[in-house]
Amino acid sequence: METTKKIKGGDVRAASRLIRNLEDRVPEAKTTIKHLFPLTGKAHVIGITGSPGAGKSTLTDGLIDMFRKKGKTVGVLAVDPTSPFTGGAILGDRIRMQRHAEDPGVFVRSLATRGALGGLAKAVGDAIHVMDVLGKDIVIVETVGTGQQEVDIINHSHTVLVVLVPGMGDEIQAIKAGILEIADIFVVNKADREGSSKLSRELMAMLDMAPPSTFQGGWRPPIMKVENAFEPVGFNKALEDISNKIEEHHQHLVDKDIIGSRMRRKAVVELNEAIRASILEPVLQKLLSSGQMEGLIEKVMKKEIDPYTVAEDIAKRYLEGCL
Ligand SMILES: Nc1nc2c(ncn2[C@@H]2O[C@H](COP(=O)(O)OP(=O)(O)O)[C@@H](O)[C@H]2O)c(=O)[nH]1
Ligand SMILES: [Mg+2]
Repeated sequence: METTKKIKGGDVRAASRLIRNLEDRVPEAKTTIKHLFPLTGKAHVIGITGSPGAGKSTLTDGLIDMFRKKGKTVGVLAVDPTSPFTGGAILGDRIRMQRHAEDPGVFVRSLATRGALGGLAKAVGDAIHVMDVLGKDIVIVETVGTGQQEVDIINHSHTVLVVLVPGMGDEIQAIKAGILEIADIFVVNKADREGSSKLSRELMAMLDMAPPSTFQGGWRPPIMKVENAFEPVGFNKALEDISNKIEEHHQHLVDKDIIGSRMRRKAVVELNEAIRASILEPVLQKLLSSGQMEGLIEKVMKKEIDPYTVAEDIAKRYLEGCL
């Protein structure tokens, strides 16, 4: 309860500690989240996804400035699933965002990936809650868009930006990864580079071909171009346009009364993750610690039994309380 009060009062150190505990899966952290949960739901959560090196952090950094200028407070969660072993994965991002360190209206945290089952998505969803209760108007979640887990993280967002760059295979990847389903705004970054017009054209064609039902409430994702992040005037103009679009999208969700369906999406993910954490993980843990897992692996390898039968048997034993 104490931590909840502190975070609600804007205590950054308590928030940092809680986020770290969430990452480390300290059991008390879950209890705190239970207390925080009813206080959540105020922040506008923006997901930014794209390939490594697409310019997500550069964009995030610029957007922080833009939202601050508009008088909003900003929380940033940088997730880097590409470096599971380094712990403090995103040192570069931290250094870059250091210049916001003095600003009490900005709170930046990096989350490293732990390989554990669903651990990443869970920690991110909860860390968003922490920033929300901390009073941040905007929470930006930067994540590398590669797998299902990242798509799940995006489900925590009201507005999703998909960042693409020419010449990185994004052209093909875009269509493959089904980004149309998740993107609310496309950002074509490094648009000074060759291939950028082609990329935009392909995106446009993809949007043209999509059935109208793809566009929730009639929102067709705009394609925003960022010419060159190192050319301040143009970059600021692009950032202003993008931040306006983000606000416009949020307003669209409110006006069309579809913000609820975004929240439903989030509830589905949170529930799935929570059930997984409460049932699947303890079961796997038990099987590992009791040594049963080894025997089962052996049997499956030797084809003495199939994994489905094993799973059904485990589920039955778990439900009967005799695992
Ligand atoms: N040429 C060019 N480089 C950029 C642009 N935006 C970012 N970069 C550079 O691309 C690299 C990766 O950017 P970063 O923001 O860290 O990408 P992230 O991995 O998606 O977060 C960095 O060296 C940036 O300086 C841009 O608009 N034009
Ligand atoms: Mg980054």
